[in-house]
Amino acid sequence: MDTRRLLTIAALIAAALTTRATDYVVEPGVFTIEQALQQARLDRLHNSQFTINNSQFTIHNSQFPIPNSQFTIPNSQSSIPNSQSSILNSQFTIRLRPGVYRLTQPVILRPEDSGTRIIGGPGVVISGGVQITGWKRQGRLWVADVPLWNGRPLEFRQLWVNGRKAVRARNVPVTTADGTDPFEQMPRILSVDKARETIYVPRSAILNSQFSILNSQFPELVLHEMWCIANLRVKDIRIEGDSAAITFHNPESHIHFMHPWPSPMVTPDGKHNSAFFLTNARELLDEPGEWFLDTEGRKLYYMPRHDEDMLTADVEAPALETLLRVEGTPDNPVTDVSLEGLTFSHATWMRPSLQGHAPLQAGMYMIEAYKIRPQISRPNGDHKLDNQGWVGRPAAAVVVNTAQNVSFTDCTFEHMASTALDYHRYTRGGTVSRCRFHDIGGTAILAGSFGPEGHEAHLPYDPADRRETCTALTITDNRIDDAANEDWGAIGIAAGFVRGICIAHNEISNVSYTGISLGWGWNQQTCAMADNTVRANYIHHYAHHMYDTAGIYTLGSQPHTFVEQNVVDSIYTPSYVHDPNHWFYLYTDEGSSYITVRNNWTPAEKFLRNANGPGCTWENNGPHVADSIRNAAGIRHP
Ligand SMILES: [Ca+2]
Repeated sequence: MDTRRLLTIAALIAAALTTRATDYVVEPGVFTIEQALQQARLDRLHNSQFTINNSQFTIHNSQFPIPNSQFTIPNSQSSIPNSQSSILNSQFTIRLRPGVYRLTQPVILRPEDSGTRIIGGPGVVISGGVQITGWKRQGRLWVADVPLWNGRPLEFRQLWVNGRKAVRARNVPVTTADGTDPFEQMPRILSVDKARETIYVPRSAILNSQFSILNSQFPELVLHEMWCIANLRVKDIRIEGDSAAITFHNPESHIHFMHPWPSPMVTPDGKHNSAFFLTNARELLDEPGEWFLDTEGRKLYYMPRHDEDMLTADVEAPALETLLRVEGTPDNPVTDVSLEGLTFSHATWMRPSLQGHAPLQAGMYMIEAYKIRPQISRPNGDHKLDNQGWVGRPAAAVVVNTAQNVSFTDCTFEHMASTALDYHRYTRGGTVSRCRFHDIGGTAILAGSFGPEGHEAHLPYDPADRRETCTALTITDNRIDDAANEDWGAIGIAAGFVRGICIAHNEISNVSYTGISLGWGWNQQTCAMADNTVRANYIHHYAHHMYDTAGIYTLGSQPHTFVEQNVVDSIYTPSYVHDPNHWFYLYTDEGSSYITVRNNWTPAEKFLRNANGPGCTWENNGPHVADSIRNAAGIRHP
């Protein structure tokens, strides 16, 4: 390298290093997060701030793709694309003062925001919720007008009163005197007529001395089906003697009755028939803690709990599905963003109200599905296939796409309708560390594609553009409690087609189904998945409502993947599961291949290896695993 080029590089490095860090302080009602981001973007433009990749001798401005601002030293080793750029310093810091930041659309971080830190702290809440005020007493109930939101009537499926989740009116008690699970009182279906897309239930579930929902406008039936629940919007109810024949709206009716798995249970003795409950009818609002939204009248009805004063209560309805999006492009990703000490709260998810919800597994809802007769043979030793399905992905409160090294540290995710945090496509690196997830309707942390909507769910997914695969994400020391409380088939941490991800030292409890689910695809062909690690997690009080489950569950071929040193304990034992024995501590399901399962502590050796492919190794799992391993699992305290 000649002297002139060296001097040029030195000058540019000096210019970059002398760029001062800039702080933007944001306060609710004074300066919005978007305004701070806009100011930071403008300052970047005006400062012509350069970042220097320290290994490639390429100097460029990765933060905004303006042609003249990017230049390369001639004859340097190589010119690297923006996607590989790194930022030496996080020079733009947005500090949020305590308060509730109510959004009308998601905060969006784009490539020009690369290198930004957003720092919160106690009392900093980014909210997708709307306060419902002006409550008036009306007999045993209280009623309030529902405000417009963004100029439109607001609908919602969740409600929180003084930070506690209220119950959408239903025919299952809110609480029980003896503290047992109220859902133990769910009625059971009588029979299913798939051809007529009809479910028969006891007449008493519809019409009894306490209530009738025959004339309710928008009731929903929540149906327990092995490892999923379906949310089916009731179209018609016909009383036939001691039964009621219920039909449902499309699209979910057709999808639900066409697909074979999961399926409602009807057994000869009737004892294991699928449980269900009905919800979203004013007639079912009969217990403190229950609410009902009259959508057309735009009135919200609530029966307060004994310790709630509706004149002072903070009543929050969720209005916004996604609060934060990180969104670059494959060739110009968002890089090096750090979110610290933020609380994300009150995200909604309205699809089940508009289209129902019939999931295949792990909360991934079917867009189309049907049975195959006769079954088709598959290569590579996979068993025959009897169904086809295409799945969509629930909305998430925080979404990371086309981004590198986006990290969440010491953040809180709470009071969510669906997924809390989703690292979806074209993500590389990043950490989720020391975050708290509480009261999450769906999956707390979702990672990687579960196949795009055009991809049949049982096929291996191996995109030619490997950047698409969620890679090298680290999820450590997070506390997940009370997740999947709306969609009982959702997961604590669910990873689909992922590569090189590490899920370690998390504590997961009170989930409706599985603690950690790793992999997707139900087949043993090697595809995008490999090199994953699930280590030293502590999973307890899982499977609150659904079986065919495990603390840790895998699917598909994942060479060089390890499930090790975890502790799984204390499964729930609901009586209404489809098969009371079909639960496990550890479970490698269809196509699981090249996975090593070792040194996991469990109270008994209740494991399942179902239709696994080659290369799975099980070593030293069970109650005899050393105390040192058992004691080291879970969150590491500094
Ligand atoms: Ca009720």
